[in-house]
Amino acid sequence: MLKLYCAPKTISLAVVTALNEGVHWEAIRVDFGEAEQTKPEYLSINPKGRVPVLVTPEGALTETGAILEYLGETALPNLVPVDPLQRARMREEMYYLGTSMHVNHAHKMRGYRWADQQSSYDDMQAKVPETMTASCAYLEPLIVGPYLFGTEPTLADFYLYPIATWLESDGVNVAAFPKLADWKAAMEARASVQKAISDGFTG
Ligand SMILES: N[C@@H](CCC(=O)N[C@@H](CS)C(=O)NCC(=O)O)C(=O)O
Repeated sequence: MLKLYCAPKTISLAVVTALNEGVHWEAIRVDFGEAEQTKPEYLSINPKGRVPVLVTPEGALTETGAILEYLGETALPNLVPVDPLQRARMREEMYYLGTSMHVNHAHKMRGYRWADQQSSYDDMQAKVPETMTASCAYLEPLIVGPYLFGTEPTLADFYLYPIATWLESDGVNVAAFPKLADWKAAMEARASVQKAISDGFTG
């Protein structure tokens, strides 16, 4: 059975919700309160000290986008468009989420990755509402509805979901993005997302 190292309120929720779409899997919760992700035992599983890690029969896999793509090629092909351009469009948004929007968010709590001075952290933190709002403004017109690319969700929808749960605490005025709000409601109507919420992965 697939196992996932994961923690509430993190990007690992993307994989939790995707797995809940139809895979038998087991959660191994990493206790961020105890900084378990920084301990040697966890670093032997993922030297990057991050979640998620998917443990497959052939070995451990890290990086949300790579894990989602693996699931799309194995257990969840329905979450991957058949048309090459549509598939690339899905990846276009997944790369954006991984390299830009998630990184924007990380500037709130993880400034020590990039700087050493408290004033730098304060500056980075103060910028988060602006950069996350800009990311929402980029996404809003792209949303076809009810899902990102239309009637069916793709891997990109699951990647976006955890990030969408961070917006209010990141200082985004979510009322300014009605398509994003409707999209989030559509995701939350899915049994997979409901299960993740009731299992405590959103907070
Ligand atoms: N690029 C990685 C980023 C993973 C990542 O940054 N995860 C965060 C949670 S959202 C984490 O584990 N942080 C732990 C830490 O910084 O100590 C991915 O998408 O999987």
